[in-house]
Amino acid sequence: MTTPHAAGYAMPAEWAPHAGCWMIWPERPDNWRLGAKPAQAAFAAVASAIARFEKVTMLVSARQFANARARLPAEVRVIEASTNDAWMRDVGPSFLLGPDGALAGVDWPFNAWGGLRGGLYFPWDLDDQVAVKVLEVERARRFRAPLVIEGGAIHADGEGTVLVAEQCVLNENRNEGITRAVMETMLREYLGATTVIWLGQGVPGDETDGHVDNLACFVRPGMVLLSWCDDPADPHYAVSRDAEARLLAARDAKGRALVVERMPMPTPMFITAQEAAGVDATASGMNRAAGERLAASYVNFYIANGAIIAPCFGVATDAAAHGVLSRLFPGRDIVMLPAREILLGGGNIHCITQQQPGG
Ligand code: KQY
Repeated sequence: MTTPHAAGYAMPAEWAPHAGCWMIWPERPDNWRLGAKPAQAAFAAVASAIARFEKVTMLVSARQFANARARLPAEVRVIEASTNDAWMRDVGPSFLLGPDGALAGVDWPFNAWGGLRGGLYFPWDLDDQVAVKVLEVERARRFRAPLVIEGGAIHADGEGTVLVAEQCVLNENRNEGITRAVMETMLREYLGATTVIWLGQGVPGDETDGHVDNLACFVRPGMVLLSWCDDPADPHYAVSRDAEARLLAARDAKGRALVVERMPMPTPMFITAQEAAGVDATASGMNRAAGERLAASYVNFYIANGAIIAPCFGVATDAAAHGVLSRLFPGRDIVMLPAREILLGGGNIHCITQQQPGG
């Protein structure tokens, strides 16, 4: 079977020009509190902000179609499609471009972040079909990958380097018996990665088992932004130091040493009793208990054409995060949006968006 690499395709960096952005409308009440109404408002704000810079398509269930259409600006394209939840980064295709600019996408097998070994919900069959549906709409070539992985578990610099975290992509709950060598071969064959940089653990408490997109991201080739913690009493302290040491020891696909920029982690935040009470109790793996620490990070942002769409939380560290983003992305508008409602669902702005490259 031909792989994308053999056919001349590779994954562009997120800062390469986009044809648009894909999202999914949230509704499941065992993940999103109060019947997902506050989350829907947050998703609509994200979609509206991105739509100022590029085209946005929102997938929505038949049940929610009229509501989503009414709450989203006219320029957002709304398409009916069934899903299990709303994490387009993870269930959508990772888009690729061919040497002639042809669009294709990797269709990763999806098991709800761990299947029956700690996954977050069952079933996940509709989510597993999202990449197929998106690629059908775009009439783009689809490559079904042989191993489970999610889009949030990878970051690409567009020059052959891919960033991953061991905790997630070597997790037995994704691929039993997986080895580093097998994963590297898959990342080469499906994304065009000639160099894989391995971080260790993800942000503590991240229910994806440590997606890299909550911990670190490329700013440009040769530069990585890392969510950083200065408090030795915080579990993220050791995680961020380990990640920085690995990044500083690494060489990218072009043989460069990396510049590592530190992004302060947000002031610690916890689920309130009122928020926890708003989530339906079910047999899913998504437990929401009052007092639980939220896996917050400012690096979980989306790079749009001409803008950075980043989370803020109404806490003291928001201003510093804005400063870091303004300094590192001087040519882009920095748009920070209240994202606590997305965070309460277990992810953030990068997790709910998926860029489609192209002019
Ligand atoms: O962060 C993500 N990429 C997905 C988080 C899933 C959380 C489900 N509750």
